[in-house]
Amino acid sequence: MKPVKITDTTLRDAHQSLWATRMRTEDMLPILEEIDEAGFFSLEVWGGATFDVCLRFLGEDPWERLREIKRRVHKTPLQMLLRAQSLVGYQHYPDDVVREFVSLSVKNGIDIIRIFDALNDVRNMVVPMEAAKKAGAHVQASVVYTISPVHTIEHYLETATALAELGADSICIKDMAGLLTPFKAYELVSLLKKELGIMIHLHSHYIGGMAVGAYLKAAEAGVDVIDTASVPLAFGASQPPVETVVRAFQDSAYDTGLNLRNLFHIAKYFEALRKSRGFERGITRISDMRVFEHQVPGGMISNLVSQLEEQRALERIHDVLDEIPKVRAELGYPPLVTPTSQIVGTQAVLNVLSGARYKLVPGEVKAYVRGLYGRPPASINPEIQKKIIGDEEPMTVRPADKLEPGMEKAKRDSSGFAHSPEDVINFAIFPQIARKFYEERKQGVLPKKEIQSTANETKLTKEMWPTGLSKEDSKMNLNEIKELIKIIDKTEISELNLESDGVKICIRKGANA
Ligand code: PYR
Repeated sequence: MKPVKITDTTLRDAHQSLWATRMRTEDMLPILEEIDEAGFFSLEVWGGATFDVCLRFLGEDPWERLREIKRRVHKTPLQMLLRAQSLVGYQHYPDDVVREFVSLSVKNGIDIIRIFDALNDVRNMVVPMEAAKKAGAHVQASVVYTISPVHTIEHYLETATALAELGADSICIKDMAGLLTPFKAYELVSLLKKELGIMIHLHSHYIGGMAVGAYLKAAEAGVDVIDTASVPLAFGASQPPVETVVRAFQDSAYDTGLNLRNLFHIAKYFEALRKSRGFERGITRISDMRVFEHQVPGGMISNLVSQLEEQRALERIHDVLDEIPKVRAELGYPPLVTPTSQIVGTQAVLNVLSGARYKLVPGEVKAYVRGLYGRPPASINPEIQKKIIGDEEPMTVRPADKLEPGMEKAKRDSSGFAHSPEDVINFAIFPQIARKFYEERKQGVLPKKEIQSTANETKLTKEMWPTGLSKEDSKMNLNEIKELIKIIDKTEISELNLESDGVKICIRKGANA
């Protein structure tokens, strides 16, 4: 017998993929003890977008959520997703901020830290891995899976070998767009098991329906752990349902040993919650079936759809999905996962809607081309690079080597309202959001009961115009700018730099420029 173990993602990736990350702590608490008894290898409950969404939209303290979960879960290790040097944000943070965040995560209850870098740039994983090891966590280092001429089986072996040498306790194959076919899964898992002899964890998304097959073949190849979600939060952009996978492995050497009756009891709870909150079940759309062409992770397609709906341009979705692989190739084939999915996706939307490719280039795309996220997997198309950053030389060192330490400054600047090390680190990562959160906490209006929309956050005010520039000075009219704000509003892009007839304009979320 070689039972396959299961990580439950319902409380993190599943609701991030299907419910815009809007599950609240109060939604989780009543079912935690039952989930703890179910026999999972681990529960992924924290990190990724949940942190940002807690602070920004739900008015919840993410650290309090973690502590509340830990109080109720005694048997099963708690797992989080960390975006390497970007932590739970969208840019690289200084090393001292990374170390403090990782140390606090473990102190507050995390046992397993899954770390990935969007570019598989191992340099960006060294400090978070060291910090996780030092804090006593299980260090799960990921190779992000994508398809491109440079993402060969050798690339994955080389990356995983480097991560194992850095002291990873396990390797995760992170297939965020459901692109791993069953036979590729067999090849990759067999190779990593044979060459590294390390615990292998396979993370996939349902999207076009490939994941269940991939899990079965991965089991034959010796995979140790796989990720699933409770059925009301499975399918579509999320993970495959645990109930199907458990049933599929029964009568085989890989039997998970999980009890289906218990799993359906848990599913009943989440189905009632889903209905009460008015969320849809995970479904596969035709555009999801085209995932091998555009490679867009399922959660991101729904973002693109709502961006385009806001522009009354939903009919352009297929143009955008056609544009994404072009932009991705021109930018050196980054895998599409936070933050590169937003970087490539927003550039593709702007290329399509503005009618001229790379006429409008968001700050994050410039930062990517400048090397501020690390080394792109392949060279960036020289013409596009020139269009974006002119003759500037991109950075070749590890991006965080260029960052000043951040903790002392964060402590100083938050001294008026931060009451704990967790408050300070929130401020170090998301200064504006954290400040607003503490003001609201002081006023006693948290947690928020209404789901907040980002649309309220961006208002075009006079102050948004760069000093000395009146709107008459620009050929780009106010309506056009308002439209652009709406486009960036639905993304994680915080700043859009553009030029209109020689006038440089910078549009930022939060009514500042
Ligand atoms: C995240 O970074 O939030 C993912 O789920 C990949």
